[in-house]
Amino acid sequence: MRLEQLELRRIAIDLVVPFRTSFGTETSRDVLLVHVTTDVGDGWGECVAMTEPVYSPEFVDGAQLVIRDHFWPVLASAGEVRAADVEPLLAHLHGHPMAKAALEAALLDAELRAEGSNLHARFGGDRDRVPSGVSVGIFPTLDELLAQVQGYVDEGYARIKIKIEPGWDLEPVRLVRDLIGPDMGLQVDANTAYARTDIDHLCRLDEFDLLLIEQPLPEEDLLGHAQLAAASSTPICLDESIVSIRTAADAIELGAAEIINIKPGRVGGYLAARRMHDLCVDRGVPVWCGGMLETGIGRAANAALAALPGFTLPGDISASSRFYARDIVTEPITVDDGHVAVPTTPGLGFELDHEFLDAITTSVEQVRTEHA
Ligand code: SMG
Ligand code: MG
Repeated sequence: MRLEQLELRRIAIDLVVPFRTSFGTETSRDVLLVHVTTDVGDGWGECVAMTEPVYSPEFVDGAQLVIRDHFWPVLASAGEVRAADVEPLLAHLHGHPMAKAALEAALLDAELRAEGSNLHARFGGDRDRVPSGVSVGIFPTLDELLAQVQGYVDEGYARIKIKIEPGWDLEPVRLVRDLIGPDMGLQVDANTAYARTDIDHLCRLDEFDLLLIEQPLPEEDLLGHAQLAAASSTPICLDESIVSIRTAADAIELGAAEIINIKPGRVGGYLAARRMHDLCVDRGVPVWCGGMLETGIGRAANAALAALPGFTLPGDISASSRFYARDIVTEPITVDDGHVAVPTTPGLGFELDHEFLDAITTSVEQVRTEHA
């Protein structure tokens, strides 16, 4: 396809409840949507960069700028391009995986729609529904945490993940385990809040039979994670640390990652995420699909990814209603019997609710490309 127009659209969408992690509290998302028009039709991608560079170095204003001024000119002047060309064409421009992933997703959506196909078919996942886990934030009180968790249990989620940080770990985990009982999957995510000196403390989580401890130490600290993995009987899972296929391979070899959380935005796109899945299957490392509070655009594509056979643990693929009162797609993801259906509508697997999208749009920037 030949690229004709780039539209960078920002929306403001409120969360139904504030989401607090060890790095801050989100009450609404300022989402960058990438809309590309090509000679064979158009496509949309969602950028998962947050307002502030707290999860990773990327942030939404920076993502918009680098797409507009650095990535788009390269792709638009490349002649015929496919989604699979995005990564190699942009490889000389360092970093910015979330920005690259959003652009690649828009091309993938356009390409699949033009073929009359969808991401689920492209990936060849062997399931038509995937187990749905929910990520639960840090609360001012334990009672509030337990009330939220009970609500998600009542909604039928397949597993619970709670955010932890120093001072909010053993007690919340103990109470949640007591509440949900011994058989339900439970895991924790520290978003890098601990240090190597906390290894003994983190080993005290072993008694709660957790599925995994996600990213307890800083992203660069692969050796510390390997030390913790050797000391702890709970599997160590990496999220922030795994920024490429190479870091995944190295972390596995070092014994730092016994499980990997795959997020397309963090690794530079859905196609790279698929290759990371293949590597992990090859190495015998279980994976699951992470979440970045996506709207229906990103969640649809995540569900298609999570249908691949190596995704043996429930993902952070909760119902749209877990974060949003109204989504920007016509058929928001729902949880039924603990599962999310993998969408099979053309493209990434969604149709936009244009009326609502327009109502929450805060800015639109368009770049037209004239071909000779
Ligand atoms: O999308 O359901 C979701 C949120 C999952 O906890 C979640 N994401 O580190 O895994 C993680 C966090 C990153 C975003 S926190 C603002
Ligand atoms: Mg995480």
